[in-house]
Amino acid sequence: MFATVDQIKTQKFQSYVDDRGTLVPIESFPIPVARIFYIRNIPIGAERGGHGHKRCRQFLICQTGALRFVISDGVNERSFELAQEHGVLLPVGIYSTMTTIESGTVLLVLCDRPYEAEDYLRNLDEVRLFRDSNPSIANSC
Ligand code: T46
Repeated sequence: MFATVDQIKTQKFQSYVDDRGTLVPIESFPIPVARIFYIRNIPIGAERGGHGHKRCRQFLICQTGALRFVISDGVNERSFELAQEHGVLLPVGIYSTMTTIESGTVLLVLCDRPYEAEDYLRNLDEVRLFRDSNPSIANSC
């Protein structure tokens, strides 16, 4: 079954702080990693994303700063903050936008697929059509 917005949870990573700085280990990944990218130098208020994916799952980690996510499963919409040292897994068929709410925010994204332009669902209508046309797709949240 496709995930619904209520099933999407953030998680906090443990951090080790001392007078040399902060170290954040991440030891388990909810997806096999085929690609990593990160986004930095994001102006406050800038909105990124604005799409969903057909096959690619993404594990998004806010390394520093904070972002507001708005996600939709085509029926319901939810908004949440991804704070520093928190991560969230976005399964397929979820439309998402993210807006930076703190300066210096860096967003690290782990993906289980290579970059494929045709994987993108570019608007909510495409998300709805994809979900309605592929009722048997299983994914893990
Ligand atoms: C998502 C959010 C968080 C590549 O060449 N390779 C890549 O792996 C990616 C992700 C992008 N690009 C190129 C394609 C565009 O010309 O980088 C340019 C900017 O990408 P985009 O407009 O898709 O950036 P965002 O921040 O709106 O979205 C990206 C991801 O595409 C998306 O999956 O969840 O970051």
